[in-house]
Amino acid sequence: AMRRKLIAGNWKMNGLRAGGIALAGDLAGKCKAEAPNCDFLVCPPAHLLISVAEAIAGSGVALGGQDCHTAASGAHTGDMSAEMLADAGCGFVILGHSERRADHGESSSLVRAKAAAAERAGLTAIVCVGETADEREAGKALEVIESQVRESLPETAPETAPEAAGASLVVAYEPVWAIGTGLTATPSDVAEVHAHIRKLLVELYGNDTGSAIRILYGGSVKPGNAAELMAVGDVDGALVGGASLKLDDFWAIGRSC
Ligand code: G2H
Repeated sequence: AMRRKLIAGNWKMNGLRAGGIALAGDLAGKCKAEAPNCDFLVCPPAHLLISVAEAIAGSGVALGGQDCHTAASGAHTGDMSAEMLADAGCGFVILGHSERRADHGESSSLVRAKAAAAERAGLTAIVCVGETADEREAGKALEVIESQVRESLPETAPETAPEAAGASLVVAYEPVWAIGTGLTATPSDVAEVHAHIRKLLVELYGNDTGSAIRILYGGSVKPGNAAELMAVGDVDGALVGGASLKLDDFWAIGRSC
C-alpha cells in the first residue's frame, strides 16, 4: 500500500500562547510556501488548540489532541472529550502514550475505549504501544507490544480512504526506553517491531485495512536519525516530542521522508 508519511509533533506539556502560536504559524507558513512530501500534524496542549487551529488554517497542517475521555460529555472534572477536540478543530488524538500509561495508570482496555470515543467523534486515533527497557532486556519486547496492540486497538476495523492518507487509525511504536532519553532503537529493531505490528493489523482488520494503517516510530527522533528511521520498511512516519518544539528540527524531519 502507498502510505504517505505522517510527521506528528507531540508537544506534551510544553508551550505558552506566544511561543506555541508562533511555532504553529511558522510551520504553516513553510508548508504553504513549499508543499511538503509528508503530512504534518501538531498536537499542542489543550489551552492552545483553538489558537493553533487558527494559526494553521488552510496550510494542510493537521491538529490533534494528546488524550481524550471515553464519554462525550458529563461530570468528569478536568477531562476533555473527543467531541470537544473535534469541536476545537482536531482531526487526530494521541491515545495511550506511555507517559499517560505510566503517570495516569491507563490500561490497554481504557485506551481501547478511548479509541472507540475517537472514532465516534470522527477523529483518527494514534494509539501508542511500546516496551520498557526491562521488558526488552528480558526478551519480551514483541510479546508486550503484541498484547498492547491486541488490547488497545479498536475492535471494529477503522475506515479507510482510497488516498495515501490511509486509515482513520494510526499506531505509534515508542520504545519507552527511547523516549526523551536521546537513545533510539536501531533500524533493525524498528524493522522487526513494525513488521510484527503490520502482521497483527492485517490479522485483526484484513489485508486492505491492515495495510492502509500508518505505523509511526517515536522516541528521540531528530534530524540526525530521521532519514535512516524513515527508510525502514513499515515505518510510515514519526511521533516527535522534543524535536517538534524546534521549527527547524521538525521541518528537517519532514524533509527526510
Ligand atoms: C516519545 C516522543 C514523542 P521524544 O514520547 O511522543 O518524545 O521525541 O522527546 O522522545
